[in-house]
Amino acid sequence: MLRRKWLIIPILCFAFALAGTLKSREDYMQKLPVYQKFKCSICHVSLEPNSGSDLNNFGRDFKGNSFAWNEKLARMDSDEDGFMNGIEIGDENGDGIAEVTIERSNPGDRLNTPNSVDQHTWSVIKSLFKD
Ligand SMILES: [Ca+2]
Ligand SMILES: [Ca+2]
Repeated sequence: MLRRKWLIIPILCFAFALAGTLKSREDYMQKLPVYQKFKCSICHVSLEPNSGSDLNNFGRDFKGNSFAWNEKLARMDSDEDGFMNGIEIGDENGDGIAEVTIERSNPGDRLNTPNSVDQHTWSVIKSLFKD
């Protein structure tokens, strides 16, 4: 019985730590004016990150900006795709008021730009040219 108690304590600590981490991520996302489409991948390389160690360039810039969304971060082009973070997120001047309801593109992915065609649209286009 005593062994079980010692096993339960680390499990509870891990669960509370995980819950705290997930809450932190949600708190960080809520500082962005829009995060509906790309969610975690705005700042992380993996789609389901389990730590802050896999930040992409935007995630590093966001962290370096004290997790604040503002004009400075909006004017940067973190992923170096030629589009400012503010254009990609949908808040060009970084005042926190989005001009869109969903991100135009991912500011942390240089292969994803406002000119990108999403997978669904691309599959529809390809299906039009099938025999
Ligand atoms: Ca960019
Ligand atoms: Ca991008």
